[in-house]
Parts: sequence; C-alpha cells; structure tokens
Amino acid sequence: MTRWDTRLMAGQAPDGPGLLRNFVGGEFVDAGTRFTKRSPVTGEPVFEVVEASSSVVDDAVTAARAALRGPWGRMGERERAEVLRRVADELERRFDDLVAAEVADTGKAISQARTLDIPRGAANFRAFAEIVATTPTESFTTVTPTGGRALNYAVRKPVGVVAVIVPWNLPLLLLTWKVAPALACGNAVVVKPSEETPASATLLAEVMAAAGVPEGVFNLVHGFGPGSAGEFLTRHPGVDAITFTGESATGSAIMRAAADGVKAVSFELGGKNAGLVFADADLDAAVAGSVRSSFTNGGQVCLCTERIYVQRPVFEEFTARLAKRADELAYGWPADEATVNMPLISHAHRDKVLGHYDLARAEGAQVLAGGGVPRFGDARDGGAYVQPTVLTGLGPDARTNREEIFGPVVHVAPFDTEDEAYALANGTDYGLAATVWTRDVGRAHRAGARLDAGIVWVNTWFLRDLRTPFGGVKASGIGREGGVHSLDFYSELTNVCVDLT
Ligand code: NAD
Ligand code: 6OD
Repeated sequence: MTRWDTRLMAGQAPDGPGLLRNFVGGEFVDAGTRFTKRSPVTGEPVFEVVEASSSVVDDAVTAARAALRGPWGRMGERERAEVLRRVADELERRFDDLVAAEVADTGKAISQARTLDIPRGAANFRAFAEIVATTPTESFTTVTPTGGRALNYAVRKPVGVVAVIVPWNLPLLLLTWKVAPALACGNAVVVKPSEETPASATLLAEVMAAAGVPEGVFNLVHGFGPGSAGEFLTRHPGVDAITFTGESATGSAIMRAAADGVKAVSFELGGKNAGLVFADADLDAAVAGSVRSSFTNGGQVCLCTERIYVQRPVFEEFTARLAKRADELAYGWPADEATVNMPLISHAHRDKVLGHYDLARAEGAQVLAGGGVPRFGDARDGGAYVQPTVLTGLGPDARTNREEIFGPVVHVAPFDTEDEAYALANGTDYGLAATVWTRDVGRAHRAGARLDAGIVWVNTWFLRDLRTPFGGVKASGIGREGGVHSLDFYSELTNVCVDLT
C-alpha cells in the first residue's frame, strides 16, 4: 500500500519507493517483474511498479468480459450515470492523494494539478453521466410497400471490452476522458497508463472499488508498449475496441495490431500546432495566451503551440515580449504555489528535446530565450529540466518547424497576408489544434474554416467544453471523442424496425 506522502512531490520517497500493482477483476495483484519509476524532479526512485505479463493481461480481458455478463451488463444508462457520479464524488474525496500522485509522477506544479489535472478527472465522469443520460437516439416512421407503417428506432449497446492506452503528460485527465464515456456506454475496460505515470491510474482503481463499480468493469495493467502490456492488450483477441492517445508513430503500430481483429480504433495523436497573431490582435492577450499555449505543462500538451506566425507590423514587439516572458517563468519546487516551470517527464525525453534545441541551432535558428538546462545547486540538478525556449529565423521546411518536439519550445516567424498565414499554419503533416489572435470577427470565422485542425481556438487556448468534438486531422488522429461523438465510438447502434401493420 503506497502512502501518498507529500514528500513524493519533491522527488523523495521517505519510506522507500511505494509498490504500484495491477488491478484485475476487482483485486490488486502483485505477481510479476517490477520496474522503477523515477522522479522527474530529482531522478530518484519513487515507485516500484509491477509489470503485467501476457497472462495478467489475459486475466484482465477475461475479467472484463465476465463483468459484461454480470449485473453491469444489465444496468440501464441512468443507473450507470449514477455509478459515474459516485466515481466523481470519490475522486473529489481522494483529491489530495491524487494531486500527490500526479505531481510525484510528472513533477508538474501543484497549482496546475489542483486546478487542471485532478478536477478534470472528476469533471469527465460528471459530464459523461449527464451526456449518456440525456442524449436521445433517432427514430423514424416508415411507409411500408403495402401502405402500412413501420417504426424504426436505434438502441445503443456497449461495444464490449475496450482497451484504453494513454500517455504521461496529463495522466488522469486523459485516462478518465476515455474511461468515463466507455463506462457510461456500458463497456468494461482494461486500461494501460504510461510506464512513466503509473500512480494516479493505480489510485483510480482504488476509487473505482470504493465507488462500487462492479468487479471486472475497470481493470488496470501496468507496463510498456512493444513486447509488454501495451502490445499484449492491442493484440488480444478478446479486446473489441482500442482507444489510444499518444504519438502518431505509436498509433501506426497499434493500427497494425488492431487490423488482425478488425478492431475499432479511436486515436488522439501528436501535433505541431500553429498560433497566428494578426496585427489587429489585443497584443497583451496574445502574448499572455501564447506563453500559456507554448509553455503550459513544460510544453508537454498535445495542444501546445510550437510554431507562432506573427503579422509583420507587430512581429518585433510580440517576439521580444514573448522571449522576455519565457525567461521570467518561475522555477521552484513543484509544491511551491508560484512554480510554473516543470521538468520534462524523463531524462530520455530531455535528451530528445535538447537534441531538438541543438538541431535548431544547426539549422541556423537564433535563440531568443532559453536553449539550455537550468542549474539549481540542489537535488533538482538530478531532474529532467530544460529552459523554456524561443527560437526564430527558420523557414517552414526546417525540421524544427515540422517535427513535434513536445517540450517548452516555440519558433516565431513573420507573415504578411492572411492567405500566407493559413498556408504556413497548414504546412505540416499534423492537424490537431490552432490558435488565432485577432479582433476581426470575420477573420475569426474564416480561420475556423480554413485551418487544417480538429480544434481552432480564437483569442483563447485550451478552453474546453466536454460536449464538443475533440480530435485531429491528418497525422493527428482518427475519429472524434467528446459529447455524443464519444457515445458513437463507445457504443454500437442497432436499428430496430417494427412493422406496425
Ligand atoms: P507514446 O505513443 O510513446 O505512448 C503512449 C502510450 O502508448 C503509453 O502508455 C505507451 O506505453 C503505449 N505504447 C507505446 N508503444 C506501444 C505499442 N506498440 N503498442 C501498445 N501500446 C504502446 O506517447 P507518449 O510519449 O507517452 O506521449 C506523448 C505523445 O502523445 C505526443 O506525441 C503527444 O502529442 C501525444 N498526445 C496526444 C494527445 C491528443 O489528444 N491528440 C494528447 C496527449 C498526448
Ligand atoms: O481536454 C481534453 O479532453 C483532451 N483530450 C486534452 C488533450 C491534451 C493533450 O495533451
């Protein structure tokens, strides 16, 4: 049993690393090899994690299948909505533990975990309780060939056993974003969190049990991707659908695994998101919004802006102000309320991001802010920090402007015309999100139509309404989740046609 000691947030495990186990058929199981989860803040071990073998994954899928045959499979949507609300209540009761777990795993600032990550966990369950209880299905009255009438109506049925595979950047938010609608639709799930962030998912298993979710409905397997729990799950013949968030290359691998069983997939993948700052924008708002959109969560949000195009009359002023703000972002221990900067998730990811900083220089970029590693003179020097970085001077074809970096880094370049701005923004393989700063209402709507992105924010960023479609175009994903779109993925519609004559 792990104690959610707040010292974990500072990358210390006073009683030694806690043990995080798999959760199968309503029981925690600790058989299997173990791997070590290290703190991104100090590099010290904080957890030992039990890796699920193929037989544990098999047990989890079997338990999920059995749960569908039990009381869970007979529950109506209003009863399931009630269960989801109890899960939300329990998440709120365990709020402080979840904050400690999320900060221990990621090193993110406690202020962010308290205001974004953990509240969204509960909000996801409340939102999908409401959505499933209030979304109708269609019905038609049909004239039969003999002049009589037939009634057609659609009923939603669960898809079955859903595999949920998620990344490390917003662990509880992204996991519950998929588990909540999957359970709302009456499925049973086997979830695999990232090997980098096993803690909040383990707590979610405790929450599920305490909230009275029937055993086998929620199963948790820890481990890695290829040759480990991720691959065992996606290749398992007992899995009916796979919902995945992560890198586009991983999406391709999972798609190949899913092809054998012709399993449905929903993919939320990588991005190389553009911000467009027009000369008529409220520049204070554009600078403040761009600081958020480029550096929140250490730039480790799929929606983060890694390229900003600024209309020439305001380019110099915007760029100077952005670089100054990047330099001023506060360092501190995660538990300090004022802390903004956080470490990257691991040293391996830091090596990748620093490799991109080197690449940008080699491609001829000017570094206007950051570009290196901060020094603290304390245990954080063992962590995975990099400086928030602002670059300029590269063309649209530079790798720096085409490849997802997933760190606190943004390249800024000028444009002249609106058409040119859309062409630059659209000029990558990705199409997840775009952010537009303008006071021109007509342009705001034109941008929504012309940008190749699943989400276009105007004069804001990462403002979410959970009823709206969420997903990406091009290499950024397949399908949409959110609101009724989640119901469409996590359920099968059967049309029932009754001849009334
Ligand atoms: P990742 O693709 O490396 O890993 C994601 C998950 O997939 C992890 O749980 C991992 O263990 C598992 N996995 C890896 N290989 C697998 C395989 N072959 N089979 C089955 N499972 C496998 O991604 P990451 O590094 O954890 O996260 C960062 C990436 O996620 C970035 O590209 C980011 O843009 C993307 N992301 C996208 C969204 C979105 O909504 N579009 C949200 C968050 C993150
Ligand atoms: O807000 C959401 O629902 C969501 N899926 C956010 C994704 C963030 C990516 O890192």
